[in-house]
Amino acid sequence: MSEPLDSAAKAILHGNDKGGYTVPTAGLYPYQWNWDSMFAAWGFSTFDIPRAWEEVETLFTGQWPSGMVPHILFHRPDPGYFPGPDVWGCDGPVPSSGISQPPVAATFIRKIWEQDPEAGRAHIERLVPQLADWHRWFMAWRTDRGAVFITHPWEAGRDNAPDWDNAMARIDPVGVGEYQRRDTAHVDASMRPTKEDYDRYIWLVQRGRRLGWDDAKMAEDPPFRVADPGMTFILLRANRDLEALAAEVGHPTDEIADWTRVLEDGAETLWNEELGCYDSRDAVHGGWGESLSNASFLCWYGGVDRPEMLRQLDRVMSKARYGVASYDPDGAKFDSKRYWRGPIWGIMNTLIGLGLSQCGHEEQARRVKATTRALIEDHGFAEYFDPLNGAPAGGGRFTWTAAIWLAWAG
Ligand code: 9YW
Repeated sequence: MSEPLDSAAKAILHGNDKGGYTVPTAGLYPYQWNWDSMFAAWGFSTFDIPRAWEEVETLFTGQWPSGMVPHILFHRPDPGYFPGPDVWGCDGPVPSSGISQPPVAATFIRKIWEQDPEAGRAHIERLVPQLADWHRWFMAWRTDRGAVFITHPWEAGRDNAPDWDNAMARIDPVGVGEYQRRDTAHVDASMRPTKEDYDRYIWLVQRGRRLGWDDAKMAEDPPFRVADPGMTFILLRANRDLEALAAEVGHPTDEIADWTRVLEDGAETLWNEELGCYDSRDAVHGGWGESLSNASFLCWYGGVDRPEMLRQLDRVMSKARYGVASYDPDGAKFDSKRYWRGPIWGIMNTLIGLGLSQCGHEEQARRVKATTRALIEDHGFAEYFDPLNGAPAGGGRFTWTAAIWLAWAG
């Protein structure tokens, strides 16, 4: 605990609070992002539980009739971000993107509820059926052999991770047309995805729009489908938490318990024997992503323990000063500055640390937490950080970094 840093973190949450929802950071990301918002809620819950519930409830106002909860809700137009609502062309209850994001919600809802079960009861009674609808949507439209796949790199929340390189290279973004990026007006282009990446991101959005974001139509002849250890372990963990919440409010648990079993089996389809780690897998053409990433280390968070992964963790942590690099520092594609191709993300350290602790790996859990605390003490509340020297990168005054300081690292 550190008084000045606690106050600074709270000031960041307040500064990014738009009234009912929190933006990740002013300028670069001016809307409500799905998993950012759930970290924000957890951060708020350390000093203002009603505000935490408000954040969660606002996210679920955007849920589609299919059960999908979008990755961005465009509550109020803002020209500072591309692609905005006009490009996505979705017609859910709130203007939104047409894809989802890592479903950390059930896990943080449970954590918020546990802090004051009485005050939270009405919220979980309302939210449990909504969470079940969302998880059911994942099981129906986003699983391959029980592992969760993404249909767009943005869906994983790890935009330019090396995991997607092989599948992305198969896309020919023909006809994508001219567009103007906004991200590189806010931060240095060397820290962001490349133009080749963005052409494909936008091409995939244009395809979804053409198909009216209809799940069945989009599943025909899919151009991009990669099963992701991050999404799989996060949904697995969220599902365990949803089952506990469902039992609490008398909601049926059988279906939820079945999903957990399917996902547990699915996670094992992501074990890459040759690389000796959980890896992403092309669900259309087969083949590995060949990427040991920070998402591989979410196995413990999903409740899956493997001695090989502990050895990998020790090696990866010995290469970086502050926690777990987003891509293997010994890997050929490691880039210490470029977003999800090397930098450290405080939220990923947090999920990894929570998982390690839950599986009884206390020494490693302490190390991940201590290095994350030192990172923020030394380098502030940036979006992400260079793993070699901790240099802050991307956006500043970042909501989720402030939130994990308050709820976990600080
Ligand atoms: C984008 C907001 C989002 C995060 C993602 C991260 C990045 C860029 O920023 O996405 O344009 O959506 O990769 O995980 O939710 O912080």
